[in-house]
Amino acid sequence: MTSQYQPPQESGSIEHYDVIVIGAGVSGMYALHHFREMGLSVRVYDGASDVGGTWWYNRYPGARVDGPGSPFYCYTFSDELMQEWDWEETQSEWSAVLAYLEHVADKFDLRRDIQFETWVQDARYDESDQRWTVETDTGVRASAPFLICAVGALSTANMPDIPGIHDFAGECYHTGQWPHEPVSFEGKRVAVIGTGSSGIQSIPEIAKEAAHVTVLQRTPQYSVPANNRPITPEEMAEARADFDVIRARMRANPGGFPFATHSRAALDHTPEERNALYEELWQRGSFKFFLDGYNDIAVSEEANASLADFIRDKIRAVVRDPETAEKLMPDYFVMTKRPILDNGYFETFNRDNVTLVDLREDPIERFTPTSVVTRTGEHPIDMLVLATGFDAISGSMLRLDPKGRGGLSLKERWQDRFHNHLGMTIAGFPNLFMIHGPGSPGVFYNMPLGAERQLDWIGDFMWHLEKHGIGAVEPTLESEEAWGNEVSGIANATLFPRTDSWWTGANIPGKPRGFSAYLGGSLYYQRIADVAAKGYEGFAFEPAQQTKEAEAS
Ligand code: NA7
Repeated sequence: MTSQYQPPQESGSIEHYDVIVIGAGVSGMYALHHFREMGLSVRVYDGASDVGGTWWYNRYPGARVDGPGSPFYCYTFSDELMQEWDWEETQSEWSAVLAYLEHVADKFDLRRDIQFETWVQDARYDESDQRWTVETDTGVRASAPFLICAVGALSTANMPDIPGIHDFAGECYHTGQWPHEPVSFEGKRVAVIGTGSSGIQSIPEIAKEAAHVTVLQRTPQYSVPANNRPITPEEMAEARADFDVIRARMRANPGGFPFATHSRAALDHTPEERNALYEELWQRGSFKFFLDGYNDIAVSEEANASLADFIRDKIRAVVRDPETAEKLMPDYFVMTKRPILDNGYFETFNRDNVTLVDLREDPIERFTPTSVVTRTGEHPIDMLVLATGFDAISGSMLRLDPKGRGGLSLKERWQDRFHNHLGMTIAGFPNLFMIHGPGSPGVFYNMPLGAERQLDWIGDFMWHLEKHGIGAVEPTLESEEAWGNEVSGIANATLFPRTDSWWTGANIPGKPRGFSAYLGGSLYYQRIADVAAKGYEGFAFEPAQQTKEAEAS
């Protein structure tokens, strides 16, 4: 295996590359491979000590792929990779995904161009040079005409601001920054704040070991059995047999998976027919519960209610204490927060060592060094687990806060709305490209495939710029406005924006509200292909510096 550490760089010097990539997760890794294949010099920076991004950080107990899952949550660019990698379970554990990504790093010799344990503190565009310069916390400075922000849609932890939380003297861990050393819950009283995917995955695992678990729940959730199971050799063989066909099906599917889509509507069926289908899908479990049902759940209140009622009944049937069951009843439109897959979450509330606190009626007032105090009393604890999620989608870009033309900061530019064009580019920030940023399908799409498709498009764009002697490109304000309206127009035709979620920015106080993702599915890739076919319509171009100088002389 290649070393995961790079040789030390000379402090204070400036290094020059064709492309700088920030982030060595799923997107940054493909960015490096792709641009290197194009013959460009590439440097990647990441604060972690190895590849994996989100999967490097999120190693809390129970962390698994909680989308449609393996074997199709993977890169598609290499047939050989597909042929040689065996996925073992349908909902791969974090360590299995990380093992895959480490294998990819080895196979394509990625680590030699990645500088780990190096945090990019500043990224600044120099208009006279048409280059970006990044400054890192290790003292390394680097410059390149292109800056790829593969900073992750779920990477910036949301740390709740609760009185006294910093005084808590016990162990405290955020699920998205889980320690690499083993964490023992044995004999401990553990409080978990948060019941999103991370809380719902980790709570059953923690409860198996801890003396007591206090679940501090703000919003009750719909969750569906993951029904994780081994992938059979036959299934693996089938997935590989004709990967060209599978890949084509993945690309044609709205979510990037090789599944058939359904055109049936819940309202065309009787309540009995609906419940029979829901029951069948429930028994099968997995994300297909959401995908193989009806196509009007996300757009019709009535259709949505039929599915919500079904899941609420399932929760009532599992949770023995009726009072606890009532506290666990979700009341938002199902699927309008990130759908959750669990491994025995509701069953966990039948254990003697688990207590549920409904923060809506019994809010947290403060922490003391040894307890969490809610309105109705004090809960002594030894450990606090923050499963409080992320400043999602736009948060990592805001944390980077690049400075564009005239030193304009992204925070200023994005004060009221996450202005962007095609979910990848921002006016005033020439030659900067975001992967899985706001305005792209991002978390609504198979993320490795989505990254490949965006980066392939960006690579083609770079060729185009080179061929036409263009040194700087950015979208026009008009195209940003139109794209923003297209993204919100699609979202507003659904129930999604009507629920507070990290998709709308509602989980972060003060964040501009707005549905961040492009919900049009594979239409997105058609849209960006059309833009390219029309000579990159909607962008403003500036000749390359050398061309400008030649013209002036
Ligand atoms: P999520 O889905 O954002 O869940 C965070 C949870 O934490 C959610 O239940 C929040 O309640 C709760 N939360 C956040 N802040 C607070 C405060 N201050 N007080 C009480 N409760 C709070 O993050 P996850 O990490 O679970 O999942 C993110 C994605 O990672 C997931 O979609 C997977 O793809 C992987 P709320 O619902 O906002 O009321």
